[in-house]
Amino acid sequence: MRVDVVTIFPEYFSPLDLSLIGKAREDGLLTVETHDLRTFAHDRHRTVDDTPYGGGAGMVMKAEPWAEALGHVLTRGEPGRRPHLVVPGPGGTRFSQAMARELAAQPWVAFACGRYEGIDERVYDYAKDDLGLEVSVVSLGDYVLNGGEVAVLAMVEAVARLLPGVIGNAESLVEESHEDGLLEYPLYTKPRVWQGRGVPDVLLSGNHTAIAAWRHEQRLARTAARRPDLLHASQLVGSESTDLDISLAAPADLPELFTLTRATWVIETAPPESPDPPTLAETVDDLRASLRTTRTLVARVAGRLVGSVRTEVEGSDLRISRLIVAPDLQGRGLATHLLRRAEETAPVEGVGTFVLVVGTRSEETTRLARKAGYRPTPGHPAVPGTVELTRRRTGGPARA
Ligand code: JD8
Repeated sequence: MRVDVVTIFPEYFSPLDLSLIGKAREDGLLTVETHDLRTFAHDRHRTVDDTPYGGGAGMVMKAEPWAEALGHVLTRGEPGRRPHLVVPGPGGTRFSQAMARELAAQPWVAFACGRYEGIDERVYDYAKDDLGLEVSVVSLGDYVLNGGEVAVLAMVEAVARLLPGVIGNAESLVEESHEDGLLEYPLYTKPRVWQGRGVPDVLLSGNHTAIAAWRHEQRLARTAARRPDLLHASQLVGSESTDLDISLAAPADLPELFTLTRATWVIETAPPESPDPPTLAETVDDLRASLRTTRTLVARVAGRLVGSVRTEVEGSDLRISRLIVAPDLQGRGLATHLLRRAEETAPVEGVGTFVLVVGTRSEETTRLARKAGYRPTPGHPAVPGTVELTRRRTGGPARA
């Protein structure tokens, strides 16, 4: 992966020479190049800022040095390629583990670090329209920094550690537990008693079932205490949850299901020239007709429709499609839960294979399907713009 960073403070990025990231760079897994924005300012004082039109406090970064810097960055990667441009800003989309994963899948990411009050708005338009870059304004969190540098350091670290080979396999498996929406359990190491404080007995018991149960309890308790915002959603995961109601879709569900289907599509990252998916041409009447020919499940939390999935039996296959989750609730195991419930709609006999149909751009769904034991089906999909993944009915992974 290639990373370029444009900044007026290249020294800010010296930590990227250290530790795992430094090693990854030495190993050729990652290339990081910083570019001093002032190199592209040609007056005597190498000025990169000026007063804001319309007045107001502070200074604004000038467009010309930015345009030249971005032009220079474009000459640094493989010919014909273009970087995804990430611009940190307090008004951006919140950075998340899901975004780190998306960026880690890019061959080339460029970061533009603003300072002062920010960058002349026309630079964003120029990068999109004239340079053809995909531009994302991303915020590290809801607090105010002085510039984009610290945010870029954090993002580069979060992304780089996901690159194959940067962290050993065992560790990356541990990470998956961290991605299930609960906080981590507490850790202890030797000595067994320190400063009069012992280690919980269960951890010394050798009883691995009891240890796993205790750790799960700790994770729930900790999440409830520190991040209750996460707990409401992650509780959705348990089938014993009283909050989550999964039922067969009825005509009364149609308007909400229609809206959710579209909302889910819109947030999926689509390359600009790609054709619209069939779901966008679909009408409420089409959706109504599908209720008669398929089994559609809808998931509701406190009355709100938050997810859906469609199944139909075709020969010895159960075809599972249209697995969607409300954008604000994604990444919390709800889709996996819906997938399991969809599998359970299969008749007791006659179905030997689950076939999951996923939009080619639905990388998240493909990822969770793999975790649920699905593998890509060789050959052409029945529906263009989709990929099919299959799993034999027996021999799937144990339920968590
Ligand atoms: C980029 C300039 C400072 C922003 C006036 C002083 C990210 N989570 C985050 N908080 N703040 C930033 C951030 C702040 C930045 C710049 C990122 C460029 N500033 C300005 C506008 C209001 N202050 C950030 N990512």
